[in-house]
Amino acid sequence: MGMFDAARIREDFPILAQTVNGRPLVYLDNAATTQKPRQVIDALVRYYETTNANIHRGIHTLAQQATEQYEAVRGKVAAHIGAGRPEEIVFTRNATESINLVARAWADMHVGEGDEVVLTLMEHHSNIVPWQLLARRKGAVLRYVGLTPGGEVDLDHLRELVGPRTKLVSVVHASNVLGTINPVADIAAIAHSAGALVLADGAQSAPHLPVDVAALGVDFFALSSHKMLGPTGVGVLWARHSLLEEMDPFLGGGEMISLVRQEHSTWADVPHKFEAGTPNIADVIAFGAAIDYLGGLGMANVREHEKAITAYAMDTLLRIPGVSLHGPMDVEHRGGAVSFAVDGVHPHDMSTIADGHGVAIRAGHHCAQLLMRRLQVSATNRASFYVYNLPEEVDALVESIEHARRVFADGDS
Ligand code: 7TS
Repeated sequence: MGMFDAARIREDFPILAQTVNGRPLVYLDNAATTQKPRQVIDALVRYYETTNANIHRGIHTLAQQATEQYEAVRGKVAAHIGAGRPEEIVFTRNATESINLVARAWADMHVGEGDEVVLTLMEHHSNIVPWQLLARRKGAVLRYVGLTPGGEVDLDHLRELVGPRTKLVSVVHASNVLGTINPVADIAAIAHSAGALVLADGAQSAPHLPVDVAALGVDFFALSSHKMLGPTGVGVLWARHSLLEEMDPFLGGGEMISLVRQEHSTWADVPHKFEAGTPNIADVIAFGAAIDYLGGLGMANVREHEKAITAYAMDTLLRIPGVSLHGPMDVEHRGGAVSFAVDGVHPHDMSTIADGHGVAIRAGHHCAQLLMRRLQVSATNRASFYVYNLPEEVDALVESIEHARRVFADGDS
């Protein structure tokens, strides 16, 4: 793995030094949220100890410093995802809010009765429910692209579904359940040829691989800070500048206006038009430290490390009798979210036994109930990896699975 040293990286993460249930903590729930390096925690503390002030209004020194630090993070995010201009970065609360912003501020203007929004069967609920609400408001129709047996988006089906009524194709970039990395550039080309726009849900891609929104050819891109070493409470919506310009505001209030009169107001410039009220200043600034940290590691190196540990995990898990995997088998086509089934052991029991070994995995539907139905399961076990995970931690997971197999041996069918 070259210069990339996960064992060294771990030392930056205070939480990883603890024991859980008498065993060293093995944190394999990174698709839910990632742990935070000292650098991010320090940035939060430093902000509150030295800089705390409201932004974009005061002309006193602290207000100016806080404003500069907050605004500087737009540039860092823009560079991280290949956005052309910092003003194309809108701060939200999370990826969910970013998608809802598009569903309200863009789709309410452009999607009408009988118009279609195309989704896939592997979407997180945050990329389903906002479109259902839109469909209810506008009489629009949702269409779902099916999946191949290998757990990839069926592009032939997409080509069939996309047509003159399609206004938007909204797809997950990397699946939180199957790990699948979708060919977003190909999907965008298909959508654009029909005149539809494209949203990529990057909640599970921006943390794990180099992302370039220009190369992906998308129109909207959503992500969450907390899944990429940053604090909770910060999300990002990227959209092309011209789109942001034409869109209506999402929320109204202070900060997002230019002039307010009794009956109407005019809007502040992009991106402030979309950031009503006092934003999450401290967490945005600490998110900047997370992006610096990832930049220091290099996203290509992050991706290589994850491919290596995912390949090791898939190989090792498949050697256990009764264990099967969901999603693509080729690590070139997938990220580090590995869903698996253990014959005769319910995922909730599996994760309880794993927890007894200090191993944190997630069991459940992973906010992807349409996908669970497609897989014909009610839940999966999921291990998901990040920059600080080591092969020994995969071994600890394997030990806990073998333990669960012994406990449930009688119930095996
Ligand atoms: N999109 C994808 C693909 C996700 O995996 C998640 C969160 C979201 C959107 C929503 O992110 P949020 O920050 O707005 O909540 N996924 C998960 C998960 O897999 N386990 O917990 C949260």
